Amino acid sequence: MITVYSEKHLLRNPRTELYGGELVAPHECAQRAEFVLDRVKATGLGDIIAPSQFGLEPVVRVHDAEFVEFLRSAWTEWLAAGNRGEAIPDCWPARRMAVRRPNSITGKLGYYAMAAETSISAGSWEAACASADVALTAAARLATGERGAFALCRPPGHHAARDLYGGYCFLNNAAIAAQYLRDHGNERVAILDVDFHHGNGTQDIFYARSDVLYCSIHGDPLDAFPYFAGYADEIGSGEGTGYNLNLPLPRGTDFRVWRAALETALARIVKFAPGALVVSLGVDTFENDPISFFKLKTDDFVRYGRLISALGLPTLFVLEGGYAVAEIGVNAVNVLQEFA
Ligand code: B3N
Ligand code: ZN
Repeated sequence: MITVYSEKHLLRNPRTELYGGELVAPHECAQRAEFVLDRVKATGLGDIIAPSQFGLEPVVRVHDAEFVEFLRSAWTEWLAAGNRGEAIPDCWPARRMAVRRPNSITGKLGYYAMAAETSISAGSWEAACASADVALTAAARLATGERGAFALCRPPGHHAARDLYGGYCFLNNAAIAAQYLRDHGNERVAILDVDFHHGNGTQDIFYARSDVLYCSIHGDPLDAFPYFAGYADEIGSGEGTGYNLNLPLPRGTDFRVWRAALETALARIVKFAPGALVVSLGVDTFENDPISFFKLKTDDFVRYGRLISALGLPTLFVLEGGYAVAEIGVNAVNVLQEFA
């Protein structure tokens, strides 16, 4: 199975993450991708290739063009405004306020950010573009007939909505890839999101569409980020009604319970009969993940990889979260084993 990797992820190297009223060292750090890459090499999963450059055209198929321009220029504008730290929003369009895009960079950060933990720093935009190219390059391999491909994306993407960033995400790699697969021969594409967190961005992008099914298994948003999306009654809108499946699960969920939810999601995907499957592969469901509350064990990742493989669909795996850095490589590659 091919892995697509870009060392440009190293350009995303923020010093800060807002957590618990402090600026702490970011959980979403460069070591994560390097540990996954090391494991891909150690297990002989398959060839590792660099991404091709696709430009912004496939990106603006799912993202708002002005949002993309904001991401491109945010760091320069932040510095030009005389700021010395990393770019963090401090004011939002809350209930009953005007949801209009201000001119000032501080106002724009509040307009486009869904949360405040994701500091924008030098190189973040370049790394986000490279991450999208990683996903697109892997998607292109599926489009030319390969059964499986692994996009070793960093930064991750599934919280990035049409015009929102946050949750460590800027561009939605999985959504960009799913749209690419739609545009290259597949009438229907399914997205299975197995990250611990609900992929509010992916849901947002495809919410009113019946040609892209979104299924997510995640920590109950009553208790887990992103808090304001991921509830079971979010089922899609208009033509997309019935094409969004949220399976929130409680604190302490182990593999027995998680697997039952996976089987529900897989049954929905089989009924949908997609031409291709995109898996948002976050391994923060791991029992020792520092920011999550599920209890999956290392061997469970092999087990669920087998169940996904049994669908027999062309499958693109897109790396999302996972913060138990020492184990992220083993857990992620365990899911891919059955495809190798
Ligand atoms: O949820 C958190 C968070 C929770 C617990 C933490 N501890 C105990 C150190 C730290 C942080 N922060 C909000 C931002 C979470 C972004 C999640 C990104 C992700 O993996 N998405 O799939
Ligand atoms: Zn996550």
